[in-house]
Amino acid sequence: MNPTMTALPPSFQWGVATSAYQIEGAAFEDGRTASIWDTFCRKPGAVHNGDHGDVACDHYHRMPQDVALIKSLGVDAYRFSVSWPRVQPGGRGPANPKGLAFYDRLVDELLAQGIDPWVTLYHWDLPQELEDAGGWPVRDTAYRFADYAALVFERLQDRVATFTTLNEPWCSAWLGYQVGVHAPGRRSFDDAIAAVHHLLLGHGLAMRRMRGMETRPHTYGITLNLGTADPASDSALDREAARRADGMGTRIYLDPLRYGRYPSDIVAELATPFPVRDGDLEIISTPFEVLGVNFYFGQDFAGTDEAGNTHDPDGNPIVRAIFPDTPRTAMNWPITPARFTRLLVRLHRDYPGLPMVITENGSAFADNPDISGFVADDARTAYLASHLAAVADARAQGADVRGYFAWSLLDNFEWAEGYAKRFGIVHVDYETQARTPKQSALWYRDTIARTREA
Ligand code: IFM
Repeated sequence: MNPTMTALPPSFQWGVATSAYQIEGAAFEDGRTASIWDTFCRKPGAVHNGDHGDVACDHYHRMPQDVALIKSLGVDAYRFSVSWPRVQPGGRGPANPKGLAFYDRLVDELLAQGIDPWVTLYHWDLPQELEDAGGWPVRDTAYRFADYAALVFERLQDRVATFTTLNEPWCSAWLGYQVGVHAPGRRSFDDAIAAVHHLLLGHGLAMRRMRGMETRPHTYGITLNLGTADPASDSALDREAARRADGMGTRIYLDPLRYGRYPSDIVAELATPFPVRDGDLEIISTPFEVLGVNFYFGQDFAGTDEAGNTHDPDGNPIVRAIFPDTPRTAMNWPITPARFTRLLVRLHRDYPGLPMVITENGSAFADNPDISGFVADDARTAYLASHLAAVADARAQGADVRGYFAWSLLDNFEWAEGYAKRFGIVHVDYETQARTPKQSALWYRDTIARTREA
């Protein structure tokens, strides 16, 4: 028997994940207003092929069938995100009844099928009006997020047990405000640093608001995208680069969340201070019950550029990511399951007492559907199997990992890559919106079933 199946206990929680903008479509229906992604997609050259989420997988109109599909996989839970501009158009003021009604129906449908709904409150779709008012670099956005969280919580808390605040704040801050390859497409280091702080503050404020309103206990959490940062060699320069990469990728999120402080080595080196006010770090470090871990790959880091320089023209030390020499996915991302194990064991060691759930893990490959739409995706199946085995290994080494959500249920809008990259375990024909479970979905279903029997 596959060692994964024996090593993961019957209590392990199995799920599939999606996010609102990537699958819902109905971008301007029932009162929804634009998010930063609707705007970004219209920017020439920003998104592959000029793709956008106007229709996406049309999940907004096909939700009951999609829930039936989820049910057919035998999972315990479904992780989805709520669209902020659907629920609170413009990002301020009262809830949009039609927007909330959609998530009401979704939750009811999931519960009727015996599937546990896992809510993510923010998966990157900031209302455009809030970006126009300054976006995440502006402190007020954190307070707006807490208000929005309260609207969703008030409506769903009676039926939803798990609320996670943010998905991958590193992407929102770094890719959105520093590198500019994600919405809103800004390129400012100062903005990115301010965004990190206000995202974390928004998380803490939202959690406090929700806890203050709860009529029964809930599980709260946040999802981070985390990797491993290894030095490319044993040189002092490369070790320093790996330390900096780990600091900017992992510790600037988890240290304030768990210990109420930003990492001192990073703070000492940053030209731009985090815009911390009195009391912020207490709010940010409000205890929570589950850390969502999204893992795709680990990297090595060098302290020199390809020409051997140690500093860039602005005088900043070089931190150059190098992909390990392994097979790659269609995203050109390296496949590094052993590093996944190492990450989970390290998180357990450095941030003890925090149960973890893998809220995303998966891979894009160039799929070739047969005439019936079926995809024999050996590579994606192997990726899933090796990463589940990595989770089992981490658990065997003591890491408290309680569940796993495959990314993604459906092929969907892969942000700057548009529809060109397919992460789904279910194939979507975007012409007809037909859904066809791939081999990986059938393997996942059978693996879950066998684990339960073990
Ligand atoms: O599709 C994304 C998801 O929205 C966030 N995590 C990474 C996935 C793959 O890039």
